[in-house]
Parts: sequence; C-alpha cells; structure tokens
Amino acid sequence: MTTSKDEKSDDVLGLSGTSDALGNGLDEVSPTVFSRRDILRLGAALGLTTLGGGAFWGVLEAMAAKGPATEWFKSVCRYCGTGCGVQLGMSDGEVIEVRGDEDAHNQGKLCIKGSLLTVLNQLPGRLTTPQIRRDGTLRKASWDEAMALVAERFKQAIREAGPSSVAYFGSGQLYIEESYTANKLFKAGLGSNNVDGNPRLCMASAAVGYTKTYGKDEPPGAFEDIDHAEVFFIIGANPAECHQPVFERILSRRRQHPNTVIVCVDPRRTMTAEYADIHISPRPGSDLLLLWSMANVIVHDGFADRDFVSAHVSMQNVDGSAADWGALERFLDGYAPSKVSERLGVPAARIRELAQLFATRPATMSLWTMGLNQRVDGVALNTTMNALHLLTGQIGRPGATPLSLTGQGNACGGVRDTGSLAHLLPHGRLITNPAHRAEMEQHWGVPAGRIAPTPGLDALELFRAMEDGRVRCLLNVCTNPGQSMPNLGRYEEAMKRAFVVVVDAFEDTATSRFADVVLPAAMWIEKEGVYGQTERRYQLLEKLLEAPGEARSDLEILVDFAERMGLADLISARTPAEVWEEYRNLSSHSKYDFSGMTRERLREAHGLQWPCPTEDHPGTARRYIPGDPFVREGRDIDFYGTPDHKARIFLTPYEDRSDPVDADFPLILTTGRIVEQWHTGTMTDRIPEIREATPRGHFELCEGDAVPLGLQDGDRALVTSRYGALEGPVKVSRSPRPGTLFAAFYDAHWLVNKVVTDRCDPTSKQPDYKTTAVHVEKVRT
Ligand SMILES: Nc1nc2c(c(=O)[nH]1)N[C@H]1C(S)=C(S)[C@@H](COP(=O)(O)OP(=O)(O)OC[C@H]3O[C@@H](n4cnc5c(=O)[nH]c(N)nc54)[C@H](O)[C@@H]3O)O[C@H]1N2
Ligand SMILES: Nc1nc2c(c(=O)[nH]1)N[C@H]1C(S)=C(S)[C@@H](COP(=O)(O)OP(=O)(O)OC[C@H]3O[C@@H](n4cnc5c(=O)[nH]c(N)nc54)[C@H](O)[C@@H]3O)O[C@H]1N2
Ligand code: SF4
Ligand SMILES: [Mo]
Repeated sequence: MTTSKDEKSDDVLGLSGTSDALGNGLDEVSPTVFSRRDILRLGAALGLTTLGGGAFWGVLEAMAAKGPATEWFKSVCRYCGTGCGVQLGMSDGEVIEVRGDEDAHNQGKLCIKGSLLTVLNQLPGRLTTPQIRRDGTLRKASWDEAMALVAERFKQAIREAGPSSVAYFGSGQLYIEESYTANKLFKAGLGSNNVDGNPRLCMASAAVGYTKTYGKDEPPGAFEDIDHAEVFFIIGANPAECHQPVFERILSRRRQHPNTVIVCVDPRRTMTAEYADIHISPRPGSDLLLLWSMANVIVHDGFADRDFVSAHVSMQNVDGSAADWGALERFLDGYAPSKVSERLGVPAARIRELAQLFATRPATMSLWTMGLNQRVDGVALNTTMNALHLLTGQIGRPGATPLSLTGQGNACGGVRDTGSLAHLLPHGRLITNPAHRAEMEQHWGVPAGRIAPTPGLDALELFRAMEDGRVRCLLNVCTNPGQSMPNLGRYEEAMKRAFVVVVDAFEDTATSRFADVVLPAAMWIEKEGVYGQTERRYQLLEKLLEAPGEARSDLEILVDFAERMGLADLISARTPAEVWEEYRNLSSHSKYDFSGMTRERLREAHGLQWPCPTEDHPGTARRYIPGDPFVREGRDIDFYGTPDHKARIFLTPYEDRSDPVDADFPLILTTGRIVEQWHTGTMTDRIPEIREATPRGHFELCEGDAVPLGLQDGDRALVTSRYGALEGPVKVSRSPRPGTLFAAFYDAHWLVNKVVTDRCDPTSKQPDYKTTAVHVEKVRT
C-alpha cells in the first residue's frame, strides 16, 4: 500500500519544492515564493489537516476580517450541501469575522468559500432594483411595474395556451420555505407541473437510486459514520475540493485508525486521489462495469452476506420480474474481472482487491457525487452502488453505509423533500399516483383534480419546450442556466423565444442576457429560512443583514406573484415562520416526519436530522435501524420504505450509451469543479482573492495526449464536439488519464457547456456532464 499524503506532512505543505506536490492543479510551489493562488490552494490542503487554525487561518483573517466583532451569531454556510455550521462575528451591521462552528457537525472546519463568507454580502454587482427589457436593453423599473408585467404575461400564456405553457425553474440553493411555496403555487395554484430546477442537473440520479432501492429518498447514513468506517470507497467525487470538511474528517479517521483505507475511483488524479491509499482511474463512463465486477467477485468468492440478503433484500431483473440468487449469479457471469478489465481500463487483480476490501473489512462507507450522478447510466450506478452495500451487509451499522454527497446547500431539504421537481409532490409522493395527488389536494385545500395527473417537464425538456413554444413563460429563480445547462448553444436559442423572468442577487449573469424581466433578490443571511442538507440535517439561518437597495427575499417575490395571479388564499403563509409551520405539520403525514422540529428548536440546535416526529425526539442519525422511530419493535434492520420491508437490488446491465468516442471525436471531455470557485462564479469569481488566484477557463490534459497534438502548456486549442466548439488555453498536467480532458465551468466569459453533451439518464433525466466525445486541435497563432 502506498504511503498516504497526510503522513508526509512536509509534502502536504508543499515545502519540498516539487511541483504538483498537492496533486491536481497546484502551480509550481517554491518554498519562498507563494502566489495568492498558492496560498489559497495551500490553505486548502493545509486545511485537510489543520483547517480552522494555523497559517491558513491567519492568511484569511488578514485578507477578510476588518476588526473585532461585537456580537456573534450562529448560522450556516451559504454554499454547499455539507452544510457547515458557522459563527458570524458582526459589528455595525456587517459580518466581519467568520469561524467554523465547533459545536456543529463540521467541528469548526470550513473550506475556502466558507472562510470568505465575510465578503459575500459586500460584493460588487448586486442587483438593487427590478429591471424590464425595453428596446433590447434592461432598464430600471419599479416593483409594481415589473410584477404587473410578469403577472400579465403569465396570465396571458395560461389563457391562450393552458397552464402547462408556464414554468418555474428553481434551485437547490433556495430556502425550504421558498421552494415549498413555489411548488405549491405552480402545481396546486396555477395547475402547471412544470416545476424543475438545477437539482435535476445535480442529484436526480441519486434521488431515484435511493427511492428505487429503499422506497424512500435520502441517505440511510450520516457524516457521523465517517468516524466508524474502515474503508472509504470514494467514487466519482472529489471531496478534497468539493466537500473539504467531510474529507478532512475522513483523513482524521485515518490518522486515528491506521487500518483505514481510502479508495478513490476517478479518471483524474484529483487532490482526493493524491490523498487516497488506492487510486483507480477507470475510463470515463465505465464505472458500472467496475461495480458489477466487484459484485461478481463478492458473490463468486463467497464474500456476500447471504443471510442478510435473504432476510432483507429482494432482487429484480431488468424486465421487472423477481430474480433469485441463481439469476444473480448468471447475471454476474458477464462481469468477471478478466472480462471487463480492458474496457474499464483497470487490472483484474485490482478489481478483486477492491471487492475483498469492500466486503470483508468491518465497516465500509461509500461516498459519491457527480462522477456517478451526471451520467447516462446515473440511476443504474446509484442502484448498483447501494446493491454492493446490500450484498455485503455493509449497511445499518456504524460506519457501514452508502452516502451520496449532496452538491447544493438545500438540494435535499428544499427540493427533494418538498417534491419541487416535475414528477414529484412533497415527501416522496408522485404526480402519477392518484392517491398521492388526492392527499395533497386535501392538505392544500384545493378542489379534487386540481393537480394535473401528468408529470411536468424535466430541465432539459423544459428548455426544449421553450424552443418549440410549448412553454411561453419561465420564472427562473436562484440559478444560472445560461451558463450551467449542457449543450448551451441550443438552450440559449430556446431562452430567446420565451418570456424569461430572472430572479437573482447579481446583475449581468449569463442568464439575465436572455431575461425580459430581472428581479433583485436578497441572499443568504439577508433573509431567513431552513436548509436541509446531505444527512437529512435541517438547519435554520436567521436574518442578520438588510438586503441592498430594493432587493426582496425570494419568498416575498413568490407571495407577491401569487397575489397578482389571484392565489392569495392558497399562498396564505407569507413569512418564513408561517410557511415552516404549514410544512412541518404536513410532514407528520409521511415517513419524512420532522414535525418535532419547531422553529424554536431549530434556533437553538446545530441542526436536527429527520425523522424527528415529536418535540422531545433527538432526531435520527441512522435510518432503518433501532433509534429510527419507524423501525418496528424487535427488528435489527427494517427497510420500512417498501411494502414488503425489503430493500431492492436491480440487475441492470451495463450498456455503453455515452456520447460515442470515434475517429472524429477521439477524446473524452469531462467537467467539474475546483476548490475556490462556486459553479458559475457569480459569487466567488467576484471575490478578488479568488478571482486573482484562479486561472481563467482552460482545458487540462496529460502530456501523452498533448504531445501528438503538438500542444504545450499555455498553447491554445480548439475543442469541438457534436454540440459546439470552444477555443481556450491548455494546461498540461499529470491529472487527467490518457484520452481525457478536464475543464471547470466557473468562467462566465468561457462557456465550456457549449461543448458539453445533453445526453441524459433515461429515468432520472439528469444530464451527463462527465463524458462528451471531443476533437482537439492546436490553434496556430
Ligand atoms: N469548490 C466547490 N465545491 C462544490 C461546488 C462548487 O461549485 N465548487 N458545488 C457543489 C455541488 S452543487 C456539487 S453537485 C458537488 C460536486 O462535487 P463532485 O462531484 O465531487 O465534483 P465534480 O468536480 O463535479 O466531479 C467529481 C469527479 O468526478 C470525476 N469523474 C468524471 N467522470 C467520471 C467517471 O466516469 N467516473 C468516475 N468515477 N468519476 C468521474 C471527475 O474527474 C471529478 O473529479 O460539489 C459541491 N461543492
Ligand atoms: N459543465 C458542467 N456544468 C454543470 C455541472 C458540471 O459538473 N459540469 N454541474 C451541474 C450542477 S451539479 C449544478 S448544481 C449546476 C449549478 O448551476 P447554477 O445553479 O446555474 O449555478 P450557480 O452559480 O449556483 O447559480 C446560482 C445563481 O443564483 C444567484 N443567487 C445567489 N443567491 C441567491 C438567492 O438567495 N436568491 C436568488 N434568487 N438568487 C441567488 C447567483 O448569483 C447565481 O446566479 O450546474 C450544473 N452544470
Ligand atoms: S464545505 Fe461547503 S458548507 Fe462547508 S464551508 Fe465549504 S462551501 Fe461552505
Ligand atoms: Mo450540483
């Protein structure tokens, strides 16, 4: 086994003077000369061992803090689904210091983005007034003018073309109260199920995977499991850059428990891979072969927990018929390591080693994110990831659990749990289920039949419907699809055709270029609301700042819109606290029950995990085992989400449906994130420390691919796919495996998604941002 990075602390500091000491993307680090980027990146890497203190902290304090705080307030980081607790130091109505909350699950740790929250509300470029496009230009307007125009256009569309001609495109970054209200307003009020949003691009495959497997969405385990696991199977995720405090907790576990093994499966040698004990670099798009091949070894070599399977699991063939153990064995025959090794690009012995490790160590925890979800086979990857835990009985014990890491701060609570996607209703109910619709019509007090019986349009279909006129009006809130949608050229044209309302905190986003009306939004602690995060943890953020200019909270904007659409009676809860009361009571009718989470409790607690059915219930870290209020008396494990109380394994075969690699498009472009930047950069790229420290958009590839193309570090390349073309500088590094390019999507002046495919998983409809076949040529100047 290789020595792990954090044991070689000199190397972690980058003081050995070697380049790439921190792996992916770190520029040459010399012991004496540090650029700002080095400091930030080094800080991040340092943070992996000492985040929350030490040199990094000092640098950031000098960069961001302005003086001693007079008062401290508990809050939650604005950004990702880790949901780090923060303590905010305020003085004179400004946030001047931020600290990781020692009493929250992140144990005082924050990543760079969280550490720079002090500057978030003071960034330039905030929208302060509504704007209406007149003669091709967005011009200032009053709230009344802008909202009257929005209501008039929505009413006109509904009158002329029916309710399905209007749509809402929301975000996993809105508060629960906001997404819940928008969902109710559109589905029960306007009669349109066209409610979707960026979570479709992010976690739809994970949500479908959990629902198919356990009958209920959201993970069974929790971050606390990290402290008990011995094997970490990290696949298609880069938590060292995207969920840093989580990764820090994994490294801390390894320091305390030397038997710990960290596996990273990623076609790039990411920062996570650098710290892992084992890095597997499969051909992009082929992971299902790896997972089923591991299952093959587990079953054939006797590592399966057959007792667990026969007591708690049912199996299904791809046609939906029941499968038995013999069917499983026959299915797995095609996935023997020797049969898949070449297509996968991983030696057979490695697959055997992984399978044994996964199955036989006392507690295995798997963690995954977009490398599995954003794939044409995203659902199969998710059900199969869960299947490996079920086959081996690596579930329901401390440290033994699957845990899909969530991307956005409130994708779980705000969107999955409220049912704010085109096919859902709150708490796992389905639009297509007549009983579920009837239940919700009753709870919401609307006439029977009010909720349309067919699912609305998922993100891709929604934009395609703007293209052909089926959708005429779009309310786009807290998301920037003009930069984040795949196959962007196509959907830019679509946005030009519809009446587009953009509600955002910042001006001049890639989406507001297509807006007819722009509305200024309050953000983060300029408003109050609840975030629901990765491990079913709900946390309250209180209002601590006034919004700039005339900006209003998204909830206020939705309430105003509802009134103007004649729905004031339906949207009667108008403040965050009122909406929470309504929604909390609604949850008591479901297995998501969090009716014990009163506003007062949330104000005091550092988050509470549902189920939490009564006001004296402490919340539930691990589901389906004793301690979970829904588990039947006397059961060690109870998958109560399904009618037969069994979890399900689906024998879904691998099919190569990715964008085809051929002679014309011989390389694969994969896309993702870097530690400093948040998505489309509207917030983080405005922070001078981050902007100056991160390069502008570029393609990264390995030397073996660069040399035959005549490319050297810093040269420009034209990258062409079946969808579009983009020119940009190249960075030659050791990170991407041969045949693979990488690009991040934060640069608003370099829209990489113009090249990215819009193929998607057929069930979850989540696009495959991870495998686009491309052609690369050097641009000669
Ligand atoms: N710094 C930062 N952190 C963030 C965010 C951010 O914008 N910036 N956004 C948040 C959000 S919304 C999300 S969804 C998460 C995303 O978190 P991650 O999923 O961890 O981030 P990504 O960079 O999108 O992709 C993860 C990895 O998948 C790998 N990958 C690509 N193709 C394949 C494949 O075929 N197989 C395998 N096994 N791996 C593959 C990529 O090389 C990449 O390293 O991050 C959250 N945290
Ligand atoms: N190439 C590529 N593309 C991707 C991905 C990828 O891996 N590769 N990942 C996809 C994934 S997982 C995701 S989650 C999406 C993210 O894509 P987006 O959601 O489009 O990206 P964000 O930059 O998070 O956009 C949030 C917007 O909300 C605004 N905002 C901030 N706070 C508030 C608020 O309180 N109210 C309102 N109304 N607005 C606010 C911000 O200024 C910003 O414009 O990108 C997807 N696109
Ligand atoms: S990991 Fe996520 S929640 Fe935690 S500080 Fe960073 S961005 Fe914020
Ligand atoms: Mo995401």
